[in-house]
Amino acid sequence: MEKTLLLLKPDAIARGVCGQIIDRFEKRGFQIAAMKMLQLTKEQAAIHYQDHKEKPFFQDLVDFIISGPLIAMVIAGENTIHASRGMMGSTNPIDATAGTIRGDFALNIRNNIIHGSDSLISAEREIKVFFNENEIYL
Ligand code: IDP
Ligand code: MG
Repeated sequence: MEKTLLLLKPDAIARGVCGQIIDRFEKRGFQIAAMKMLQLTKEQAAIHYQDHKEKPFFQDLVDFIISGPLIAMVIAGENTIHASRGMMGSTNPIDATAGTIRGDFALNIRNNIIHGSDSLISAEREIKVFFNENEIYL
């Protein structure tokens, strides 16, 4: 059983599309192992996005991810990281295929609706930023 961290970013909540996105993961066969709504502090956002701290868009990314509440989830299943990244589509929604989450719900590289961990190592690290072990039910 492989787990990954998903974030339904503040734009997903503002636009009221979280249910449709969660529905896609449930329909695909993933189980929800953990879920909470929260608004990140700047410090928590910097830890979550630590690999991007030298990028020119880092400040913009942090400002966006702390701009409102988000939904953090851990989902579990088979090949979860690879499959969920495929469901999300390309980072830049302009390049994302129709049928992917970003291809269907987003137009802007910053406001791109969803985060998903990109490797086993990042999934393990990122899950711990958001959840204690006793909050994960699988
Ligand atoms: P990912 O979310 O598809 O894994 P990353 O390269 O890890 O993409 O980038 C993290 C997040 O940073 C993206 O989801 C997006 O919100 C934001 N981002 C990436 N590139 C840019 C950019 O060029 N301008 C503004 N924001 C960006
Ligand atoms: Mg990434």
